[in-house]
Amino acid sequence: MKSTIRTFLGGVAAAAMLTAGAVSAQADSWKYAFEESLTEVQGVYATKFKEAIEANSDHTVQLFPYGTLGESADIMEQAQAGILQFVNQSPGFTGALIPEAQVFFVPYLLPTDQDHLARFYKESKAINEGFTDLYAEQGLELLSMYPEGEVAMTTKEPVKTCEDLNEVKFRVMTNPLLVESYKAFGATPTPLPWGEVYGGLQTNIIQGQENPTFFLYSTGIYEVTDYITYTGHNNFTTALMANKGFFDGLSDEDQQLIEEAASSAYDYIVDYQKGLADSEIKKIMEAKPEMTVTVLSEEERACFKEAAAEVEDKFIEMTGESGKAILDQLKADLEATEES
Ligand code: 6CS
Repeated sequence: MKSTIRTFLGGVAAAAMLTAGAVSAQADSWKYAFEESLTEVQGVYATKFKEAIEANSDHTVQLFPYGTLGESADIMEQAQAGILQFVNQSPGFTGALIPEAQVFFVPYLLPTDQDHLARFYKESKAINEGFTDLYAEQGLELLSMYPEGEVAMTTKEPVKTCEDLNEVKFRVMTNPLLVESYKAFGATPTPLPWGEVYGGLQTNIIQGQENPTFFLYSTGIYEVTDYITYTGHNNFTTALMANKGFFDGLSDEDQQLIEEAASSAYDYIVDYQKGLADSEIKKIMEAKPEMTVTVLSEEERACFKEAAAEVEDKFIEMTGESGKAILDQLKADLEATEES
């Protein structure tokens, strides 16, 4: 009798262990939302991430492009609440939640050289270590930051100097430092979610905005502005995050699977963007030959560069010691990755 009970209990324990094993090895379906369409940079990155997860595990990833679950702020809320497992949101929006993430909006901090940027995002201590706890405090596991290209201003009137931005209602993403930046450039900054930008330009509620070249073409923004100006003041940074509770609850194997998928998507997206700005500006010129494209000279950039110092001071004022530590580390990382 005793041995029967023992056998029975042993069987129950084994079944429980098997069930536990089956849970950690079970095929899960993960939801991943981002701020662009499937064929834009964030969508191409997300597709590569999904492919890597699905090729190396039984898990599946369901992708939700821009608009399917709302605006950028909406998908962040859903990720923090655990409705989504993954969210791609740019510091342009995350900066409202994590003030230190606004560091990416100190003008002329990031280089425009794509190879340098590719090394920087991958190796940066500020990104891979410094931001970890700051994102974790908001319930997020920061998996990767990657570049989307140099931003250009698109306006209805020519921009050669800061004075040309006087009285221009210039749309910016919703973070306070970007507002300060465009104030320092001489414009009237107008923070808006992406969905209001095309219509805002069409109806003249705003008269300018900034974004990387590929996005100016893919979203048709070139149709509602007449001047594209490269001031060299920034590169668009974006980030992939996971819900922290979800990520922490995964097996080591699944965490590694995710980190490797993010890393392979990173390598792919950096390579994918080589020559992208050139090909997309050509498409804009074909679609709208009367578009004026200007790359400002060093002299013409002077007032924007002067404004940068003011914005950097504002950043430190807003974020204190922790912001200063991130900024200093980021500058050191940029220097360390200057030469390969
Ligand atoms: O300006 C924006 O709001 C958008 N720009 C890009 C390049 N991606 C997504 C974001 O919503």
